[in-house]
Amino acid sequence: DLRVCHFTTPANPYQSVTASVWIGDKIRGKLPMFQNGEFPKRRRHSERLTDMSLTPTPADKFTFGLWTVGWQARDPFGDATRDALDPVRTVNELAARGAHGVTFHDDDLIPFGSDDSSRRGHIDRFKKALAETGMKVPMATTNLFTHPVFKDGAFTSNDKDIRRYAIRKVMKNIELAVELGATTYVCWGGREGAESDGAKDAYVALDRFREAFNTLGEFVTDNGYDIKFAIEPKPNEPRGDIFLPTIGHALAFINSLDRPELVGLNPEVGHEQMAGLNFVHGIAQALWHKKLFHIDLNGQHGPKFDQDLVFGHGDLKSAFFLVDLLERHNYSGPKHFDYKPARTESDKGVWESATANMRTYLALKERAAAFRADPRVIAAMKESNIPGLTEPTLAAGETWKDLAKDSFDVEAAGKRGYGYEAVDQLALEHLMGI
Ligand code: GLT
Ligand code: MN
Ligand code: MN
Repeated sequence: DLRVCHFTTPANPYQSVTASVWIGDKIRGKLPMFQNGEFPKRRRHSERLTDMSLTPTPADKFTFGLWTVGWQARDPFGDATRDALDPVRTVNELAARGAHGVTFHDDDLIPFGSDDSSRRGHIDRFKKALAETGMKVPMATTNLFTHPVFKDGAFTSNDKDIRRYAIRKVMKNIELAVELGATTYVCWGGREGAESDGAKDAYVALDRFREAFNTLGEFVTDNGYDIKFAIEPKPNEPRGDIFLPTIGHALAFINSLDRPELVGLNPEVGHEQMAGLNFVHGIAQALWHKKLFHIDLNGQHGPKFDQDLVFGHGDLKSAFFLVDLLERHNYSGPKHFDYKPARTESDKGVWESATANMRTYLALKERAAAFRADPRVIAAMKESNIPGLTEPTLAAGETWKDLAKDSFDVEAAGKRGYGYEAVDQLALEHLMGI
């Protein structure tokens, strides 16, 4: 006759929610228990994650741009420190490490200026590597930033012929993206901007930006292509200031398009953090608007040049809450790493860093799940009234008239402590594995 009669939520959030276990008429013990009455699986808090659970598989949907591991580490101050990577080798190396797929700019795969027959050659050997490994191409994009023709922008160049050429370059690569099975087309406008506000009319530039997306929307619709666009915001670099600098700017812009349903976002961790913004909040809003079509994961240390570090190698706590958010909202798109292996690394370091991105994501996924399932966390959150936010402010059927009648002890409510420090510390302790 074993009965669990009641559980208690202790005032101290470091204590577990407990269930009293009664046998007959005596309390025989106490067990940690969830608010919903289930018992957690016993797992020591400090338990090390096993290599098994940190080993990526294609089901995890990790993808990498060819330009990421393929970065030769040329920077404004120094020459390349690594040899060029053959895209076929990249496909094979990433497949061997458990990735799901690769992404590319037109020029990553087919050197700029290739004639039609060499273009086909590059595509065919790439397709063969994909077929042999089972690797996918869920996304593709256009290089509208390397060639000097784009030095003053592509879709927002002051020169109409350059704008027309840029749209043609995108259309040509969308055809290849569709041939390879991609369903997302990223648009990062790295050169769309200015160094001087006198050089470009930032108001009119938005007209041209909109025109480009409307034209491309018509192009994919007329051709019946199953592909959507994902705008990637960035505040600056390589331009002094870039148009559509943040998630918020891009979301508002999308609503001005002829076919807003075809356009969403590809936010990058470092880009929002360069602007001093909270990436977790930005992603929450993108999800809320159903516009998180794709994501670029990497690391960054606050507002400075674009570091493109390995995921988690910047603001680790933000990365923890990001993974927590993506997993709780069942984000099902690719987890795309857009990082640059540090210039100090040789070929060996390139592949080690590729694996590091995926291991860190998987580790954070486990840590975040353990955090959410920890009875101490559930109790601390309850104590802090965090679940209170899910309750609508007006009850069903109520109007402002009901709300106007309320009486409320403002002073008492103002005196209340929320206890968020306890929740935050629990998050940190989970993250540190204590
Ligand atoms: C470039 C940029 C990235 C973008 C890529 C897509 S190109 O490397 O720094 O953030 O995602 O065009
Ligand atoms: Mn970047
Ligand atoms: Mn990116």
